Amino acid sequence: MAKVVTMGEIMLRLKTPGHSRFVQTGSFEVIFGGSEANVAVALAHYGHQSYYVSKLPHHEIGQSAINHLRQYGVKHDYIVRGGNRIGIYFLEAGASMRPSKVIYDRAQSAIAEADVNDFDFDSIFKDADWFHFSGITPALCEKAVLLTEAALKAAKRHNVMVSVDINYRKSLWTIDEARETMIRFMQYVDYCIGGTELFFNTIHRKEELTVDDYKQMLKGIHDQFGFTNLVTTLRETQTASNHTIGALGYDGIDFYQSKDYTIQIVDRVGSGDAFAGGFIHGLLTKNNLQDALEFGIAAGALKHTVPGDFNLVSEEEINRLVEGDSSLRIQ
Ligand code: KDG
Repeated sequence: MAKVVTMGEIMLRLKTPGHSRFVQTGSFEVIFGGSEANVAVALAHYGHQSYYVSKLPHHEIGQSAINHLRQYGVKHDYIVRGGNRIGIYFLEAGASMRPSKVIYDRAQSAIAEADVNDFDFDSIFKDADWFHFSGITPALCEKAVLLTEAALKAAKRHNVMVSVDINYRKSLWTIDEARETMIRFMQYVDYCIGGTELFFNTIHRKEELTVDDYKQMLKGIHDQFGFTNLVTTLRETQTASNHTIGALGYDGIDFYQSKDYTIQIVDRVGSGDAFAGGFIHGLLTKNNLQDALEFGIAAGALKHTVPGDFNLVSEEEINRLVEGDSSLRIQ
C-alpha cells in the first residue's frame, strides 16, 4: 500500500448532544476532527501508511488528539509538539429546516503558529506517494500559507502526487484571499477537489445547479486556469436530515459521473473528507477516474451514517455499496 501524507489542523470537536442548541446545552460530546485528519483516518482504514503532519501542544489534550489518531492507525511520527493551544470547533447539529452551526475557536493554535523549520519536509516526502491538503490550512493565517507552500514545494521536489480539497471556509478568509492563494498553489496540484465557488467568485446554492452547470464550471476552470483532473461533489439537497450526493470529474477531455445516493443524515460533518479519502484510495488502487469517483462518493455517502468526523467504514462495506448490494442501500 502507499505512503500517504496529509497536513492540517486537528481540533477538539465539542458537539451539543443530539440536536440541542448552543444556548441551551449543559454539556458537550468531546471528540477530535479536522479535514485532513479525517482524510488520514480514512486512508489508514483502507490499509495505507497514512502519515499526518501537524503541531500540537505538549499538554494532555494534545496527547489525546495523537492517541485518537493512533487508535485509528494514523502514523504520528511527523506530528511536532509545542505551541500554546489546540483549536476547538463547536458544533450544533441541525434538524429539519434548521441548518447545523459551527463556531471556531482556533486563533493562534499550535499549527497556525508553526514555523516552516518545525518540519523536515524533505525527509517526510522523500519516499511518499501522495500528499493531500485542504484550503483550510492556508486560510488560518499568513504563516500557515508559508507552511503549506513549503510542503507543496517539497512534495513536488520528490515527485509526489498532490491533491487538494479547496474546502472554502468563509469564516476564515474572504473569497478574494482564497482565490489569490489557492490559484497560486494550483501549479503544485495534480487533483483538485471542489472549489467551483472559488474559481467562479460566487457562492452557488448547490441544489439549484444542474449536472450541465457543473460540467460547464469544471470545463471553465480547466480552460481558464489550465488544471486537469478536477472533481466535485454534486446535487446536495439543503434539508438538514436528507441529502442526495453524486460526483463529477473532468480530465480535460472527458467527463465522468458517479452514481448518486440519497442518504438520511446521522452526521454529515466529514463527508467531503470521506469523499476525498475514498477518491485518493481509488486513484491509488484502481488508477482510473471513474472507479475512483465511484469509490469516493460511496465512501462519502456512508460517512453520513457514522457519528463523529471520521469515516469509520471499511473498504469492503464501500465496495458492497458500489456494487449495489441492496442490504446496504442507504434509503
Ligand atoms: O470537513 C470537516 C471539517 O470541516 C471539520 O472537521 C472541521 O476541519 C474542520 C474545519 O476547519 O472546518
